[in-house]
Amino acid sequence: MRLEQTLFGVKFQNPILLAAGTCGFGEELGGVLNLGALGGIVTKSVTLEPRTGNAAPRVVEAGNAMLNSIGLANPGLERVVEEKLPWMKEHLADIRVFVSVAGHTPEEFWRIVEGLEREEGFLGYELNLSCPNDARRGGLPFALDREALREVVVGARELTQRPLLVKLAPNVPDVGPVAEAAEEAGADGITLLNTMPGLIIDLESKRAALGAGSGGLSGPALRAVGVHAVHRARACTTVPLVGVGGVTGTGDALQYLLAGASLVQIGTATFADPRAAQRVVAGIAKYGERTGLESVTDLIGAYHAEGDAVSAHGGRL
Ligand code: RRO
Repeated sequence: MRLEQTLFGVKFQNPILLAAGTCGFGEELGGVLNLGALGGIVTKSVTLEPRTGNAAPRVVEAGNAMLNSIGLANPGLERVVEEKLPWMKEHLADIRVFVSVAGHTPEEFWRIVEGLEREEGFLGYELNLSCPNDARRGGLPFALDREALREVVVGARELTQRPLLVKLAPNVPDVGPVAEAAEEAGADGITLLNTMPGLIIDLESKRAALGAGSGGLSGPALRAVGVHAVHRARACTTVPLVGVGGVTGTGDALQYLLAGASLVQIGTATFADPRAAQRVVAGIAKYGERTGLESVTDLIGAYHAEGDAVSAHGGRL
């Protein structure tokens, strides 16, 4: 089965990417897995200024999931341009790199895009409008407020011809219309989903298990939520979708493809098994051989949704 596909005008050698916040800027994981065997990576979210991040502990296990409040720890725009992009240009030329962008205001997003636009070493942007651990100035997170989302995306669209992904949040009544708003505003693709807001309380101290209090839940417990979100977004939009949430094995990635995602990101699984993404690429190839498919694109959106009550009532399949 052919794993490659052309999206956003460029070739992806396979549909598996590492998710934002789980692979740094590539260099951090270069020694433990072969990044060149993947479809691509999404960097840690970049902010205008460097951020040291939140108080420890920043990550705790939560049953079949993980709760984090990293607090956007990153070197900031200037050092990303000076140190991270040159490394990515040299070492990740064969895979597709998206720089994740985050900010408190629309202007911060736009200034980061402006600051990166003339640089090399990456393909496009993933606008992180859905970080559960970093409030938008003066309101709900961008991905929970369609007007705010629209403003950021329209402004970014005016600044770049590069592929522009928009990353949405799980905690909305229906992600379909939010995805639709992102497409209308100019997004080339939509990433579904970021982590789900959550809280774990330590019984001894009666304090939060995380240093920062609440955090974002990720891992296998989120997979069905992510697959459903991709299915809803597929019914409401036409741009390529990127599925993320709870992928640990081949079958999980296949579910995202069947629901309508063209690309699938692996995040939390990498912490337990740094080679999880490579394993899933190999597993998809094996599945293709076994089932006699010609191309991975034959899988995308092949979910039989006819009997799905939500599709029947809410969607536009
Ligand atoms: O850095 C974080 O705390 C963080 C971010 Br930016 C995000 O988008 N999602 C998340 O779960 N954590």
